[in-house]
Amino acid sequence: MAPTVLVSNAPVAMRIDIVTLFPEMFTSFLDGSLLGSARKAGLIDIRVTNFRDFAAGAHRQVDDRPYGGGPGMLLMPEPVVSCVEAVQREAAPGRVVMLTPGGRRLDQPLVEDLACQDRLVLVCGRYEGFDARVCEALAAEEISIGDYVLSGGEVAAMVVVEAVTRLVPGVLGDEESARQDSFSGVERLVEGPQYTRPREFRGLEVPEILLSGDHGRIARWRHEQAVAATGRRDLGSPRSFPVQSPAPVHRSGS
Ligand code: 6GU
Repeated sequence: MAPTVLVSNAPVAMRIDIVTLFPEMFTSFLDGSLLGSARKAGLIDIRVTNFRDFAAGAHRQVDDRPYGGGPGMLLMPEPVVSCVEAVQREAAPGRVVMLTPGGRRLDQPLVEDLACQDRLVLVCGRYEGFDARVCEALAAEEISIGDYVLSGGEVAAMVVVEAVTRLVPGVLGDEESARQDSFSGVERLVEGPQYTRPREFRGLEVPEILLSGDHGRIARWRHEQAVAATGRRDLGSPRSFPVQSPAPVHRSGS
């Protein structure tokens, strides 16, 4: 019954490429404390490439109107496919993931699976999405971070990077904390309530059992709390909202 949370056979260094029209969105994210240190320590290698650099013509056009009509613009296949191909040639090719709202929903088992890879290439969409041939040409998989719409895949890519890299050995510094996280371990429970000092806060007391020093009872209590917390939040799954009338669209001036 050993939990398979931390990816024991993961390589020391993992490479992640991010392909986007907005590389500047990633600067403070990648330079921040946890990821910045892990990159400096050589645990992870993360590179950001702008696929506009692979667009043809003086205007470096990356989007165009959809065949058959419809609102907005689509990402043309050539710039993004050429960009991913160029990036893939830099090292042994990685698993290609396109961030799109219609993709497979990200969860901790998928995060653990991605964390086993030597290399990931994350492709961020914008506008109304990609020409459908991008996914085919790249043999990519599509991942979504939840049932709501973002204006682009960049924030979703950051979610994937953060969830995956914290499982790379050495990144967190404290392997035990990843093992005890919500959705980890064989039961995939969310964590129950936790407490720190003071023992009493505005009349709210820390549960007596946590002060008892009885580690067996504390472990059992925590497990019960985790089971209860998991049950409470699973009530609405897998889709937590009803499917009925079309969602309202608010646009000024229309
Ligand atoms: Cl990956 N992209 C966009 N544009 N919206 C999303 C998403 C991704 N995941 C949930 N919503």
